[in-house]
Amino acid sequence: MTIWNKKDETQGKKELQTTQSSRLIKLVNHLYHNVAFYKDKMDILGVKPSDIRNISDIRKLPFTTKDDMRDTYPLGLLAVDKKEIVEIHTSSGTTGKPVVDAYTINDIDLWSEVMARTLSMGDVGSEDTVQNAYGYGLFTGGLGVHYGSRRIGANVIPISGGNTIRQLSVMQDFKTTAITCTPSYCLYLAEVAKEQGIDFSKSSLKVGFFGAEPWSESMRSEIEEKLHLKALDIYGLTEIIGPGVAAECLEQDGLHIFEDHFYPEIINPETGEVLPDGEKGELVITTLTKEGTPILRYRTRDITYIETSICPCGRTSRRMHRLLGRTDDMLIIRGVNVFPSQIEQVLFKVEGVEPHYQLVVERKNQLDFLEVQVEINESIFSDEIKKLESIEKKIEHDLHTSLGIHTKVKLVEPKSIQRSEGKAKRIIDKRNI
Ligand code: DLL
Repeated sequence: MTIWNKKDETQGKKELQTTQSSRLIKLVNHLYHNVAFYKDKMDILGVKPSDIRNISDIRKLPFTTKDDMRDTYPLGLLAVDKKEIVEIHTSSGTTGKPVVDAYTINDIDLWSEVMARTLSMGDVGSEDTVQNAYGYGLFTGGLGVHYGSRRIGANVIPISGGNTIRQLSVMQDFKTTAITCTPSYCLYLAEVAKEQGIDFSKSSLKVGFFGAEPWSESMRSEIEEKLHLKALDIYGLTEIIGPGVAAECLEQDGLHIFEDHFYPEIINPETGEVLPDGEKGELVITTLTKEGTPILRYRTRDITYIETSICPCGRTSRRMHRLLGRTDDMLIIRGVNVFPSQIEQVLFKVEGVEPHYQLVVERKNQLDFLEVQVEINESIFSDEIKKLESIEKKIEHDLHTSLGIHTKVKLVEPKSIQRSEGKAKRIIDKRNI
């Protein structure tokens, strides 16, 4: 098993904390004197750069929120002269103004480094061919994987998202060994491959890096079974750098956070209180070494916890559990908190049900109703109505046992739920609240 940067990825806790402390002190000094937004925030809290003497002082610093990023759009958080910027990425901005990440040449170097570490987690090296089906463009997925592949000297195929038939022929012609795309798109690839009579047990694929959207352990098993590869989870976000914040190694037991560059904290989302490792809450990240748009204590809205066990792979960085949900995609159905991933876990255990689903929430007479629309496969679809009804009832029962709420389950025809080339849209909330 290869560790890309043995020195930094296996360093002891003390050494790491010393590095984190000096990086934080330097960052805070720079931000206070160069970014008006952070000076104002720190002044309001009455914190001076000299109050930050080591990494544990991070708690004294202000949070940055998504709204802050939108209010400062486009370049209000820039911490260097504009001429130092060599590349810009933004989020899609579907729910408001997009968030911006502006990179200096050193930031691109850092991104290449953390993505090289990521790909090495799956033992990808210079012998490998990486089929990069994350979208190229403003989205960070495409270029992030691209820079990492270049750094390790792999052969990267910049195919981008979509064009599924072509993806499959490229995969066979160039003997792709590693695939990178969203987990939902990967399952769509598997579906089309089956229609084309492609047998993955004979393919050259050995590993896939899936992320950018929520997925579950059951979805991992489904992908691994269908594509005959090891499916690894990769995490990141535009505000921080894109992919390359954390990634799973072949142990598949939590994502190693590259915490020498991205310092993680878990907080109680209601109170902002910092929680100890092992406790579930909102992930907050500080970029310790970024130059273009560094961020202090960014509230990701992603929910997870820090694993407390040591990983046998040899890397010493702390690991986060795969994401459990987002504070903003948590559905509150009649007062009960429900995450799409919990529903997914239940659905995938039912025979005949396909990994394609959508959640529709409505409010009727002041009451919330959740309809779970899920596809069934061809063989079940041709069964008699009675059988279909009994499957619906079974899923409703299992969802009730697992979530404590009543739902309406609707089995829908094979291939009727829209497929996505990028992030899948799972929730349709019609409540207008
Ligand atoms: O999705 C960056 C990325 C690209 C990550 C390729 C992994 C692979 P954004 O578009 O800014 O950036 O979306 C970030 O997506 O806050 C999470 O809610 C979600 N997300 C990212 N990775 C995962 C994952 C990219 N592995 C937002 N599991 C984040 C679950 C994920 N959700």
